[in-house]
Amino acid sequence: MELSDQEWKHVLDIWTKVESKLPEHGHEVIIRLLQEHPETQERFEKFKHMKTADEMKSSEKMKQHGNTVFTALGNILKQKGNHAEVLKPLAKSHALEHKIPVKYLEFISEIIVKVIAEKYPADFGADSQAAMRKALELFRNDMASKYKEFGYQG
Ligand code: ZNH
Repeated sequence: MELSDQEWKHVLDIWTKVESKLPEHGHEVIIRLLQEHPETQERFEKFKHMKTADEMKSSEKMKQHGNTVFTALGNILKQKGNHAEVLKPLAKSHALEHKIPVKYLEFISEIIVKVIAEKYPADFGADSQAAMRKALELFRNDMASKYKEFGYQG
């Protein structure tokens, strides 16, 4: 699977907007992930005790985690598919330490597209959305094959 130059441009153009509020958008994505898919909350030692969306919203730690995830994702997207080196440590920790099935990566991908579409409706049209979906699918596919190398079926 490959993205065209035009598709990568769509992805990186919208990411520039996302970066203007990276921790906030990352935070919102994490909250929505845990709210919409409660089973994912169990994976977080540091968040699994939280009971309400309000508690999550006021959590600086969760905002920090959102920032970490979105910073890593931005670094990956900027490789335009040549991300093997950046992906490897992430695949390793998510396979062996955090144990995050590919299904959960699908959940977060959908939420990322939804949140960006809500925040930047004028800049994230059908073509850009399709390009972002494709970039996230490439990310997941490559995570999945690294998972297998680490002996995790995902
Ligand atoms: Zn994750 C962590 C990224 C998804 C879960 N992460 C993390 C980090 C990073 C990330 C960078 C830090 C470092 C390491 O490796 O450890 N993620 C990321 C990205 C993505 C993700 C980029 C996509 C997009 N995750 C995810 C999901 C989940 C997770 C989906 C679930 C469900 N992570 C996680 C955990 C952790 C992490 C649990 C750990 C946290 C703490 O700190 O404790």
